[in-house]
Amino acid sequence: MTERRVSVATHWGSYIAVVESGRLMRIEPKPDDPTPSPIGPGMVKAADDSARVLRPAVRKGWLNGEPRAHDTSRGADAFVEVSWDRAITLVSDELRRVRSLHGDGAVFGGSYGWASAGRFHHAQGQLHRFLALGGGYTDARNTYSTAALEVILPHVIGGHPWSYQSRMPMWDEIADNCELVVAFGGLALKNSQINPGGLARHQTRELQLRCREAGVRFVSVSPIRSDAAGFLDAEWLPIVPNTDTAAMLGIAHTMLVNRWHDEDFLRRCCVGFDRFASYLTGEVDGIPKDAAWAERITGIGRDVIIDLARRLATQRSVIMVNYAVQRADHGEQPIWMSVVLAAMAGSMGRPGGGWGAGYATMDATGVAPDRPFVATIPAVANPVADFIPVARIADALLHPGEVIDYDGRRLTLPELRLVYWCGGNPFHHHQDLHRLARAWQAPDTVVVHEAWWNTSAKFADIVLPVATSLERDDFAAGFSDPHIVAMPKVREPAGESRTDHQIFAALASRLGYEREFTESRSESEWVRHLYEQTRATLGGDAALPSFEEFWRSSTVALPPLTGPFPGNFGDLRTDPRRSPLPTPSGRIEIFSEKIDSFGYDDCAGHPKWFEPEEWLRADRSDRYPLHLISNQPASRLHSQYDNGGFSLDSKINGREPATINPLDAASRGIADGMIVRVYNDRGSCLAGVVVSDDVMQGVIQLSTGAWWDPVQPGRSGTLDRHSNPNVLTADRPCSRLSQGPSALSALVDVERYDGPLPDVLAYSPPSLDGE
Ligand SMILES: Nc1nc2c(c(=O)[nH]1)N[C@H]1C(S)=C(S)[C@@H](COP(=O)(O)OP(=O)(O)OC[C@H]3O[C@@H](n4cnc5c(=O)[nH]c(N)nc54)[C@H](O)[C@@H]3O)O[C@H]1N2
Ligand SMILES: Nc1nc2c(c(=O)[nH]1)N[C@H]1C(S)=C(S)[C@@H](COP(=O)(O)OP(=O)(O)OC[C@H]3O[C@@H](n4cnc5c(=O)[nH]c(N)nc54)[C@H](O)[C@@H]3O)O[C@H]1N2
Ligand SMILES: [Mo]
Repeated sequence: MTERRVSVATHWGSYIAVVESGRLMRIEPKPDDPTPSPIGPGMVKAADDSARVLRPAVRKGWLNGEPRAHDTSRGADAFVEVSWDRAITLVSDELRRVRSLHGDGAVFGGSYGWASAGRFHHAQGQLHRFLALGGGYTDARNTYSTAALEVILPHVIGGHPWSYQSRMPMWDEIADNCELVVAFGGLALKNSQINPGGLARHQTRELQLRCREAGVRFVSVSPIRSDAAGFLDAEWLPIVPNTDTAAMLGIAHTMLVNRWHDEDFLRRCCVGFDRFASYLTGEVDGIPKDAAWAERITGIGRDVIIDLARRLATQRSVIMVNYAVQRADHGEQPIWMSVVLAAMAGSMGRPGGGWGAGYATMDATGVAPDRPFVATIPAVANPVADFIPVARIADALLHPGEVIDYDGRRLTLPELRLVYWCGGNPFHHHQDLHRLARAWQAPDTVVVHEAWWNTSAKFADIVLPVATSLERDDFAAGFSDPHIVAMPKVREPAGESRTDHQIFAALASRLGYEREFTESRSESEWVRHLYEQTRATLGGDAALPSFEEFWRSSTVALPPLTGPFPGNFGDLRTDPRRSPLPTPSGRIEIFSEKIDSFGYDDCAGHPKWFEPEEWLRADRSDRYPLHLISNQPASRLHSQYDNGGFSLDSKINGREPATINPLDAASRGIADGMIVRVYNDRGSCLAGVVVSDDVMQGVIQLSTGAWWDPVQPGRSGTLDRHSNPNVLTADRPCSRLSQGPSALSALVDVERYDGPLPDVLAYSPPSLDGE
């Protein structure tokens, strides 16, 4: 038997696939990865499961139906399998029809989603190139991950939304210089399994351990204890969810009244501290934001807050915020306030101190500041200028023509007639899925490229089967990871599936622009071309080996980038005139004249405490007394490989685990391992209970990513037999500034589920007929 060992790269790490006679047998961790993710080996189980989309399929009602808009059977209908030729005709004709009748902006190609690693087969890159060459499309701006951060930070510290990643202290500097880390949202190692675009080896765990061994003390401010690894010996400060801004204000107030704050840095390197200070002291509204005030909101004792203020100001400290704290109502505030607090604390711009975001949310964040250029599928400028903020998709479908605010602009929501999704799973990632399901009935046509019959495929009109990342040649280069990893095809595509590129090339050919789309290169020529382009840009032979050698050795190191990076806080501290920040004032904007000028009632000129619509002290908590934390899953990447071995093994009776505090369980007669129903006004789902004091009282934790399995797909509010928390979350923008998603601001209750347990049908294909 011939055994082949093939290099594999994924967002959760690099592996070796073992293939025998063309069959994928196993996926093994690479020996030099100190912390391999168990998600990889579980991919084998999903490779040929019954959920694979094997042939192009068209929804029955769409094939027969006129008119197609406002057809209410999306998500409930059967499908008809068609030939590739027929599918390409249907999609290209429909694109042509919609463009000529409704204009190019009626095509929505925002298509948010993580898809798979690989520089060439980048699903969104392929789609955007295809749609831009065909006349353009309405795009989506910002990400579900960090929309609030991406919009607020350029006002506060300036620069590209992601530039903070190279301006904040790296873990090794923290180990060498820092005494105290205060992490709002914790430092969950489960999340550092992931790095967007891939990574050669995981490093966060080792680096955290190094910090601990060097004597750095950790404080984890989070509703969940396990957000900090046990070896950190972190002090756990359970906090009422969504109240981080109030906690930071309480700390800031304490610093101010005790004159522990860094007056020199605030005067020289920041603007607007005085105006913020008069809010802090209560001079403007009669409410001093002191430690006692913060205790009432956050549940963190005033003595703890005062002690934290003293330690932050007297020790070399770094204030860290994760992303979950800003995927919330008024999510801009904790980000802005964390920068202000760091500016007050005295370590900003000093080695290993100051401020940073996203540590341990991705493996390379805080590991390396950046990596050099690596070529990717070339982008084509989009002739359509219109866009929507990424999380406003249901609004756009439900209320075309409505005008919304966004970062000082007024945007008219476009009328979208054709929705094209490639590389994302909106029926996983969007909030309030019942609302999304209603919105999804509005367009004429929904086209989806998917490898599996997940919920987004089932809610589409035309489903085109795609090859997975194991079924094509490519190479990976992850965010900040200074390596390139080869991704040769491990096996042939399942059924009739094709790569996204092949599909778009066939469509472009039918639409008359194949040559422009493919540049007359085959897929393998593209992969080699992108590698050669990278090699030439980085300095040829001196920088990278030949393509053949790279393909043989599977991993090559890129020259590391060490800076100096523009806009760093050390230079600012040294001389703010010579090294201004790229903000309007050249300094850190504690008060932003620009944001103030927008006149928003939900985002003012300086950071402020705004009560969330849903939180534990809201009126609604009488009916729904638990705060839902729908965080990232430890067992997969979002919804990807929910049908993989590792995710399936983590389920309780086929449902996603939901963790609650023993006191909340006892008062409801719930015991460990039971199946429960989690519910609110928006919907309900089942889950398998884990009872643990890892989670503070008043909180229920249910990770995202279980494929939505509505009992009656056409009925709003219908029970989810499986466990998708987005049937419970609210589709409410963070604020008028960012319009970001606020998934982590939702109240629910939970009860025992004593009815007969329905089968989970999430992984079963819909009813499929032949033509
Ligand atoms: N309640 C709640 N909701 C959340 C969050 C939360 O914290 N709470 N987090 C949000 C965040 S941070 C994010 S980033 C989003 C993630 O949302 P998504 O990025 O949409 O989630 P994924 O499951 O990664 O979806 C990727 C899809 O692409 C498909 N795919 C993979 N490779 C390819 C390919 O090569 N081609 C094509 N055509 N398809 C491919 C996969 O099968 C999968 O269906 O979810 C958001 N939603
Ligand atoms: N294994 C795995 N890792 C992932 C992903 C995945 O799907 N799976 N997704 C990746 C992606 S796309 C992203 S954007 C990042 C996201 O990174 P994060 O947003 O940081 O991750 P989450 O797991 O959503 O949240 C981390 C913790 O924040 C805490 N938290 C929630 N709300 C609050 C709050 O109001 N206050 C405080 N103090 N804490 C709160 C919760 O206890 C939660 O466990 O993760 C990445 N890493
Ligand atoms: Mo994300």
